[in-house]
Amino acid sequence: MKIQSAETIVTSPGRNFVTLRITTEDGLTGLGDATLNGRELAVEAYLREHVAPLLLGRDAGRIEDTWQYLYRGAYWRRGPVTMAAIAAVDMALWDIKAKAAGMPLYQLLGGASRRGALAYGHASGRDVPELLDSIRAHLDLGYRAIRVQTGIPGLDSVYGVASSPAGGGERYDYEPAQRGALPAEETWDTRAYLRHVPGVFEAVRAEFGPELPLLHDGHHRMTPIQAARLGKALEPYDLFWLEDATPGEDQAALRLIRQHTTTPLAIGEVFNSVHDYTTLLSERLIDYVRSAVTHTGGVTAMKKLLDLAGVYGVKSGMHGPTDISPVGMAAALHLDLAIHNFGIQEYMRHSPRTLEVFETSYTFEEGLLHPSDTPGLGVTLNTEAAAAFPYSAAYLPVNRLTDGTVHDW
Ligand code: CS2
Ligand code: MG
Repeated sequence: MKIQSAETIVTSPGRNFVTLRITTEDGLTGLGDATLNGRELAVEAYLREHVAPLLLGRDAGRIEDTWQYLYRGAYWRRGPVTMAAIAAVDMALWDIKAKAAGMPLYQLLGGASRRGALAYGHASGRDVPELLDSIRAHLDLGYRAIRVQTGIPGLDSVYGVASSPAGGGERYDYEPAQRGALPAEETWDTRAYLRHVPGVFEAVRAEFGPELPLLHDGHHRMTPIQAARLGKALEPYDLFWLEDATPGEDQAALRLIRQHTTTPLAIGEVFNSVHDYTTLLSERLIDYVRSAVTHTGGVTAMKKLLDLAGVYGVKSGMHGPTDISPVGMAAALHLDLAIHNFGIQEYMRHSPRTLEVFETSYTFEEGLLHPSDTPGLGVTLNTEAAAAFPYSAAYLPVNRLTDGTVHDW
């Protein structure tokens, strides 16, 4: 099974996606997701210029060897661009191997450990009534776990909060910022946020009762002591997790938060290597690993990372926003089904237009996702539909404090 071609496909059915398609001499194809939100073309060029030529003629079945060849062989290790490129190759090779075996990928990873993967959706509202409507709309869609994000009094717009009511047709995730040469800028005030959020969770629990798993994303905006305070203030509302409380690169910050609160902690969507987690895991400073298969070197690396997490009793909570393509999402679902230490899976749902380009076979029923039994990853790329949506620059917003200082998020 020699690799005959490795092509990159950039498409933008509402938002940008980078896909790698590997074809073998005997005609099998595999897909890999290489999407890095706002830096898409850097990964595309890395793959096209520096990786695709190395793949031609290699044995498609040698997945571990190819991973090590691209990781160790490049000398320059880690980083989001490199690891997204390696991830795409890895996913595509697993897709090919599973298709050759005539099995869904999860079978090659050890088979199913559960009926399906509990998924959480993103509810949000500019105020509490809008938020409660959005939670109801998500429950109607079948979700059994909900992320809760809210507008903050005094701030015009907050990333992660839809700018129109549920059912208004608009979702913040399709275009995090406006399309164009420059990112949008948002104003942030952490003290206003800390004053507001506990009351929001009180209102949500009062409306929906104690059972519904509720999650919250801090988008790296707090200092350790602010995060400790928020975690403590949210304890009465029994969160499933508090995500990205502090900037991700500071692993030691989690020590301080952990000393003050029993609210479970999740972090890692901006991480790209197991080495980003060593302190967090060995000192048991987190409860959930948030990495995406797409940004962490693919199925091979993610499986090793999650196995290590399992040693410390830490569970998975893989990143699944709409900037992970349906290919990356499918890769996550096969792992979700197979690993023992599964926690939860983020699932924002792609737009109908995205699903015209990426034809998926995964299912969502009674709150559980299943990757399906289609051989491989179970996703096909409609190249004609993809060609109809050319790349157009789009960026995540930049966050500034009220005095204009650039802030974490
Ligand atoms: C978010 C994402 O899904 C999440 O938890 O943090 O929306 C994230 O901001 C984007 O995926 C960044 O590309
Ligand atoms: Mg997040």
